Amino acid sequence: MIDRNILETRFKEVFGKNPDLVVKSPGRINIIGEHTDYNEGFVLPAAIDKAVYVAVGKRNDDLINLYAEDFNENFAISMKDLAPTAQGWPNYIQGIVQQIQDKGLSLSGFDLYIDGDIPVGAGLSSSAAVECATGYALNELYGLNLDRVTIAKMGQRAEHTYAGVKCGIMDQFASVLSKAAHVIRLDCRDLSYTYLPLDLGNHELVLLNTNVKHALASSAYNDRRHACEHAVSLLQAKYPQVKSLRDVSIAQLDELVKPVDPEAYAKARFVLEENERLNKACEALHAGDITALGEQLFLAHEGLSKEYKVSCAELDYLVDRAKQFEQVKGARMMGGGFGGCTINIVEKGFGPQLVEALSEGYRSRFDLELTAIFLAIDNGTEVVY
Ligand code: GAF
Repeated sequence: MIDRNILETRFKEVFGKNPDLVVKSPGRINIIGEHTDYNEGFVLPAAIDKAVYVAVGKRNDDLINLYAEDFNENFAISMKDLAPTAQGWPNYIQGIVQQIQDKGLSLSGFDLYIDGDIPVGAGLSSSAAVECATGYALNELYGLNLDRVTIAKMGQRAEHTYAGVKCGIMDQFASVLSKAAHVIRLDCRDLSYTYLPLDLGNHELVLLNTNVKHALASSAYNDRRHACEHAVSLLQAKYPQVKSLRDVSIAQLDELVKPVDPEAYAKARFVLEENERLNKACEALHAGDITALGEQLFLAHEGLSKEYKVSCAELDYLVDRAKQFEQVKGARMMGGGFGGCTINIVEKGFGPQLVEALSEGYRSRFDLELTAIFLAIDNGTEVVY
């Protein structure tokens, strides 16, 4: 939580006036359903009580004038000259402005200050939170009348066009539409969704942060998406009604993909199995069977590591070690992969002991600090003032 007075004071120091509006948009976790969103499958995310905050003020010219506290950097560009920049973070804001312009809606220039408490690079979707906070703030400030789902879609498009990551909709959807104490069961085909109470009984969620983000994660992510699309195109030759992996059976994959492209086969099969695991996880959650829920997380990790190949030595180590404790009911890597966090379902209060038990081995093996993130499930994007 970042104090409103701090945001206002810093905005004034940077831009010499008060902001018109402050909006917060949270990071997310995902219980299960990884790399399924861009395959029109299901996901089970929720917002966390760590967020990106943007303070915004209208300008009289067409300048977009930005400042990011985390990087201690500014960036300015005319609205007429929007273009991706190697600086990185301004792309999320520029991408949103581009989306608004593409809809034929008009904006004046603005000053925008960003701060937040989502650990960057932990796989908690701080970039989606920046996109959604910006989209929501500009929507409010200029009365654009965009609904929440549209803002989430704009965030996804911004990521595709300005950051070059062909992500699915999960992160932006969770950031904008989450509800405290619930997870969203989202059908990424038609964006229909239901809120399920996240009642873990005598258990709680703990994230273990590897503190690594391996290079080339974005291109490896796009490669996975491409492999899935390739599997679909192989199937379409015989089954033209197939639009995505959602329409496919394992028997069809065995018939047409396995003999031609074993790598794409393994990935496509993972996606089908992950959707199944999500269904089982929802049943277990509904029945209050935390052991059965956790089992699906362990299985998901196996698939993400061996079939989908988006894990890394640090993530595998943390899951393998966590599994050895009876107080840990489930653990897996979370998000896109290649670093970031594992999500663990542990007996209430066991988190600090788990971190202590794993820290030294982790440090001596990888020369890295292991950090824990304790969290609560929170609401989606909202106006702070
Ligand atoms: C990243 C992406 F942004 C999401 O769309 C999703 O595909 C996820 O990786 C993997 O499930 O967070």
